[in-house]
Amino acid sequence: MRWQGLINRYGAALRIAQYVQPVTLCEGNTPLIPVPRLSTWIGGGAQVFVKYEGLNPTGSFKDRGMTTAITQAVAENAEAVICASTGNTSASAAAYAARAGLRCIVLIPDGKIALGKLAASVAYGAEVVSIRGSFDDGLNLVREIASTSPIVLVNSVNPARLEGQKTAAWEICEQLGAMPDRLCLPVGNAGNISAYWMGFSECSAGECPNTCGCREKRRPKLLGAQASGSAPIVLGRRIEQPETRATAIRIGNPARWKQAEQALQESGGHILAVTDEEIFEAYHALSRLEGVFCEPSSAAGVAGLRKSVQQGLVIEGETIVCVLTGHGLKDPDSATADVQPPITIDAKLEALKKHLKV
Ligand code: AN7
Repeated sequence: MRWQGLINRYGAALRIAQYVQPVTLCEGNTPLIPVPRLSTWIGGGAQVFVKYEGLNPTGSFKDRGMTTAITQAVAENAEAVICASTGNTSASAAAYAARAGLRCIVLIPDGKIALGKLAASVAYGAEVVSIRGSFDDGLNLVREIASTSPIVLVNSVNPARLEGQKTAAWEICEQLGAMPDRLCLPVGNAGNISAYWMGFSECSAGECPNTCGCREKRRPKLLGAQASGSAPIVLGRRIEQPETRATAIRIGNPARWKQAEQALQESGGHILAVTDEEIFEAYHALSRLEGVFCEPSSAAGVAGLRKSVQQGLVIEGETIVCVLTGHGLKDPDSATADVQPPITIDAKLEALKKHLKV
């Protein structure tokens, strides 16, 4: 059977309008990849998997929330949608809005989004507005606009977003045949961690449509990771000028802050800050040890897990899933920043042999 996207798969289990044609790019159904060499690098003796969300249609997990948010917007007869974004939300909103024939306006922090995300938003025909300010400034602006004009806000404050994003938790349970013991992921605006917790909670309450035996009382412990220059939840205060090279999570005042804290507490998990250096170590380890290329922000969950183990967290025997939220190709500058450019040689066999020392 052809995979036809989340709404087709999960239908009535998603709290969105059921009476319109889904706006879909056949998102979801992403692979859960075992990463034994990375597990060794992390240490601690767990079995680690990565949920490769970069393989969604626009290259990030945002597509899960956008199929539902844009479908809901169509059901409400919207003509335009708007969001603030560190890049992935805007690319995803732009694609799904294009598919639905809606006007799409995106606000991005000037000079602080990865090239591939800007390219995608422009390619899909969104009206891109660059602001002299942060993501948080942008979110304040779009909330204001959406409350006073007939434009639908598609940031994760929109509940339809989480309805789509919670399906990643259901997929993981189905792919493992059980709940994982722990789920690690980056935290920015805190929509995704909230959505995963909703998904796992509904699984354990028997409310998800899977038949995979995940109706367990036990739910996974959550491990959230923020970049140390943008770690409001870890520090317990708003960050006015967040900084990190992991630009996707350069967010100082998460919209779903309280919900994320509650999820962390209910799960018995924890949230920690990782430095940009630690994020980039994990980013390189993923691609060099396992051939899995994600964007820097996505590696924060792996970095957070490794750091936690080094700080004494016991994970022996656990089954752990790290969510890789976005594809590495979105951010070519980060991939090439710390490496030497390739050496150019003459197109001659002798030159190649000399270069390869074979
Ligand atoms: C790759 O695109 O906020 O904690 O505007 O792009 O749910 O915000 C992106 C966030 C993690 C954090 N990884 O998720 C946006 C935006 C990647 C991301 C996050 C984002 P949330």
